[in-house]
Amino acid sequence: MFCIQCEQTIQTPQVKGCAFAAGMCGKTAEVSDLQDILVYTLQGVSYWAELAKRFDIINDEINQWAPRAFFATLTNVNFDPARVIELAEQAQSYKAQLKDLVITASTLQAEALPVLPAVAQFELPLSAAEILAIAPQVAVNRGHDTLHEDVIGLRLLCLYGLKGAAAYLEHARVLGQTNDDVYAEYHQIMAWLGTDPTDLNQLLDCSMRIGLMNYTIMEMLDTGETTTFGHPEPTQVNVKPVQGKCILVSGHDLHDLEKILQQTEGKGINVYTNGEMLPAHSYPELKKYPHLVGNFGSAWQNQQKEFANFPGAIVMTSNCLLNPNVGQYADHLFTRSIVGWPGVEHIDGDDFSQVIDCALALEGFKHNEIEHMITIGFGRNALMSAAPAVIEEVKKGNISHFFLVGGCDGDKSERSYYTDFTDQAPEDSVILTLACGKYRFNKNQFGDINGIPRLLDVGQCNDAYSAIQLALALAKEFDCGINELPLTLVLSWFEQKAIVILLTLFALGVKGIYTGPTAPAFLTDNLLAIIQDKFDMRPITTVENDLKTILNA
Ligand code: FSO
Ligand code: SF4
Repeated sequence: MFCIQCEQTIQTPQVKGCAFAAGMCGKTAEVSDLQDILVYTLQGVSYWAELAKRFDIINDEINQWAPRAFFATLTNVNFDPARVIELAEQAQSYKAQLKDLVITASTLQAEALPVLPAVAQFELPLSAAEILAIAPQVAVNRGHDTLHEDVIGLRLLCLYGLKGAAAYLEHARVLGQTNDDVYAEYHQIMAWLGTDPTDLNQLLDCSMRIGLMNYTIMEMLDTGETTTFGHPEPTQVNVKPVQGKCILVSGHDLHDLEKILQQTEGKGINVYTNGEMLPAHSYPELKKYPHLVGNFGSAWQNQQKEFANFPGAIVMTSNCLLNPNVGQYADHLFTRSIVGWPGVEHIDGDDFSQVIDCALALEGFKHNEIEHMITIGFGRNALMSAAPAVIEEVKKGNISHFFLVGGCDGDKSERSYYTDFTDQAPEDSVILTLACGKYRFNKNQFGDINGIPRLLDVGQCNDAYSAIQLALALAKEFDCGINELPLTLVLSWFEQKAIVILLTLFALGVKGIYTGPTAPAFLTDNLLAIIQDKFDMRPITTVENDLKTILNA
């Protein structure tokens, strides 16, 4: 086993990366090895898909399936060896299908095929034991004993960034958004990474390509969400329980929440959002359901305690899933899509009757708690309509600075930095936030500046797209570049979605981003120095220090 893709990876003076019987997240060595084999097989699928395109062979089913399967290997998504093997077998079958088509087409057109790299020739063994035996050869850090560590680090930056982009591509697909050009680019990059590139400049360029591609994907996802559910609007959400039977929906997939709301109508079941599902309350086509009563809990790392206290059914639509056996709620937890945990009920298709039956059989909340309302819903449209008033306040000198404080949350105590930062940000500053990092401060009072709330919740991690649109609008109004705006991004990272958003921001030319709580372990000191030099990326230090630097700049 070797995995180093998330912020909680094992790091000791001797070892960097989860490399023992299990990772810090609970992923077993078996699942980790199977995921490496799945990734390698998917790189083979992409190789043949790219070659197929040269012969005008485009397979929509495979194009849409491949990023989805890659998503299954993201942190805190799928811990079930049987499901990972199934995906690898499906990948092998798609690869064989594409290969046959390409060979036939090349014979017919009398066009020779290029020399095939190992990744294109790889055949998945038949038995689970044989599959596991070849894992070391296809590990994500293959070649680490002979290659320079910077090469491995940049390969991993690209691979993990592409994985984040693949996750957003799958979220967009669920909402009917597909794009052949993006699939072609995804396959090109995935296939190229499968050929074990060693040129540092090419790898750096590739990471920027992934960032730009992800900008298009976030736009697709924004289109999918807003055309399906309308534009988010400022909305008050109760974060305290209401008496009655209940279902908790977590993860990022709004489509699943809608199906659950439709199927629970009139059944006396209250539906709650958790984690990254919170922004759902602000979409007109979701907030219209009166039984979408509120938000329960906080960010993913508190899940085992919070889910254990939830007296109803729980649905995990995407990341981040933790071991449900710790809090003993596995029997009323359900997984969806690419999420999996051995022994936990998985729901395929859009029939949630099992979840509903489970919720009805459980106790539900016995009492109403005193309401605590928070305001959310500052997506692209709401931000744009607030922009003239915001600009006015900036011109009058009533708003001095904008901060975007957000990203992925996690367990480390250093993450209190983000709470303290928002606490100590000047009274005349506006704080935008997004992703699960917001739970560190989104129940605090920030007040307003002449009617403009000081805390603006933009939405999920992918809604970074909305924040970028606001920054572009402000830059246009003040006739300057984004980097000249009184705007500072203070981001926290945990997993691969955050990595790709950072790549997107770099690729768009955003500089001076503060990141923490620690640097990704797969980046060497040398690579970090390159990134810091190229993009002026700054590791967080102390709130006092960083605020002083930012405000005196
Ligand atoms: Fe958080 Fe998990 Fe959205 Fe991430 S729930 S950590 S950035 O998966 O995806 O913000
Ligand atoms: Fe370790 Fe993170 Fe990989 Fe889990 S996802 S095995 S914690 S690096």
